[in-house]
Amino acid sequence: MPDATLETGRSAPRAQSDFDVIIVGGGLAGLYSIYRLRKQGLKVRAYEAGDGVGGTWFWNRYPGCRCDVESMEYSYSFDPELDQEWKWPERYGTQPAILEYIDHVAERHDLMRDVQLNTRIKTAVFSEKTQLWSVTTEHGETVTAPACIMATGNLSTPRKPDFPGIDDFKGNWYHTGLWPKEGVDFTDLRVGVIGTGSSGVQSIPHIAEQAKELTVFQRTANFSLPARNAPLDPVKEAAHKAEYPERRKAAYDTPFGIAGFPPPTQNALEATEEERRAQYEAKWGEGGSISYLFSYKDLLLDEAANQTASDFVREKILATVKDPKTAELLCPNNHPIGTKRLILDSYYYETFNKPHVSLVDVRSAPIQEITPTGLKTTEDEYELDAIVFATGFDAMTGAMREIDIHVEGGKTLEEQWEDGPRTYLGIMVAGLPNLFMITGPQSPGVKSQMILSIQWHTDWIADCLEHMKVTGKTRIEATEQAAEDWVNHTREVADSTLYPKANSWYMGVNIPGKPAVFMPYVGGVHTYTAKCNAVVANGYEGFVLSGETVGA
Ligand code: N01
Repeated sequence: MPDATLETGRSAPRAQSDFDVIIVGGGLAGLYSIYRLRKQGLKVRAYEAGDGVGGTWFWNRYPGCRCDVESMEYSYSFDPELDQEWKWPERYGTQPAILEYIDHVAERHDLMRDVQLNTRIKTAVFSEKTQLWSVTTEHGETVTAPACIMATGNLSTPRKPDFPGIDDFKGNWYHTGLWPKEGVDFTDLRVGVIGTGSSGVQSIPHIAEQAKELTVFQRTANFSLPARNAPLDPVKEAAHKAEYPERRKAAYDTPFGIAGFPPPTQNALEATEEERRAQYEAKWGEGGSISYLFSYKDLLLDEAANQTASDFVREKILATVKDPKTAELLCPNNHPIGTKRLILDSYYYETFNKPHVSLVDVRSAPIQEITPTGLKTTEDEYELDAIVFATGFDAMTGAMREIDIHVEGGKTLEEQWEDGPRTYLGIMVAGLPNLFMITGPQSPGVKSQMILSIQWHTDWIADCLEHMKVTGKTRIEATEQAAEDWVNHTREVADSTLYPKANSWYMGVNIPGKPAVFMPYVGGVHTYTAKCNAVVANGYEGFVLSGETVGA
């Protein structure tokens, strides 16, 4: 392929380094990076803050934590033998089952020898003089490499509660995203759960099983569909395994990176009311969010179409929850279905029929403070022995913004992203040479089967590094123009959908002070991967490659 955009100018020859690539994070992305880069002979080291690998699946140990993508899809595809050998117990994997799988992959491929656990990265600084990234840990250790991969995750910075009084609370409090390894026993306790996103909705039925009293503090009602989880059907499992290679390949040609869901062909309002009802009913019975959103072509594009799908779920909630006031409060009313992450639950709405479970609306009466014995809203006071914050994450940019990333003498990444993230393809940031992101903002990551996107990005980065080696380049960076165009394109794509109509973590608005910018690329995995392939075919269009090999 021609290197149409390669710069002929030279940067300084590179100094010796500790590693070829430093990887920040030991989750699914960090682990696959080790595997992939090692295969091409690179010396790598991954740094992981936790005392084990697994990232999101390491930290989110709250009761009921389960993936909303089916087990047979939600796994790596690089080891076809493992695909055949591994036995997933249920349709949707629990957190322990997924962590067991990740630990197994790490062991099977001997990945742990390149992971340094218990090590949070504080700074990553690029020197124009040495052409190296110097990465410093919280313990003060500094290592160098010409390239750095941020495998820092999208939902890895739990949003710490900022309510006044929390330090004086006499009971224990927990965040779903930082759940104690040893678990929590809520038996005989009066428990309060704040937050009704996926984490709240998944944990509430489980906490209700143990707690003496459970009070759920809801600011925004969310749409949730029944997961219809069950032990994995052996016939379906065998059929899936027989087609694994084809399905894995086909997944890249789908919007969400998951094969097996034929795209809809009709708009919602082209169907009669009866047909629509039958369609939604069938999908409701089937379980799964993609299936439901794939009922019609325009559910995420047209408000009137979306209304039909939203109304159907609201009717189900009203029919399930016996207390009319609670049922009404649980009905989402401020965003179209699917514009916030559509939740899959197991008996969430039914939980509110239990006599010891109650729902409090903290939109009309916000939480004011945590008291020593519970919490106070602007209207009432609640006595609690334990509080669970299911209050979400500083999503997509939080983990990277926490690290001081900059080129010597230049602006930090946090400063560069003051008005929202700016990336090229969600892979690189203009002005930060040789610093790659896996499923960064403005990529489809969180709107896809994450592991597929993780592998796609890692493979893309690995191929890019190989290309640089073969062509004698040492430095790659995205151009300002390419980033500008990509950010604009991402926004235009989002604006052509209903997504920006919700105050979601996709928009960053759950974090006070974070700019309201829609962050994921929602044009679909199939469109995105085609774009990335075209960029490569056009000689890494939008990137500048330069430099010379050491000693050249
Ligand atoms: O976080 P969230 P999450 N007072 O941000 C509320 C993935 N995930 O951890 O909507 C009162 O969705 C907040 O209210 P509001 C999945 O992608 C996947 O639940 O801001 N309430 C909201 O209800 C998911 O989308 C899985 O008005 C406050 C909640 O806290 C993403 O992670 C499982 C508040 C936060 O919901 C995040 O989910 C779990 C306040 N001051 C997570 N501040 C699966 O695979 C916040 N809230 C299934």
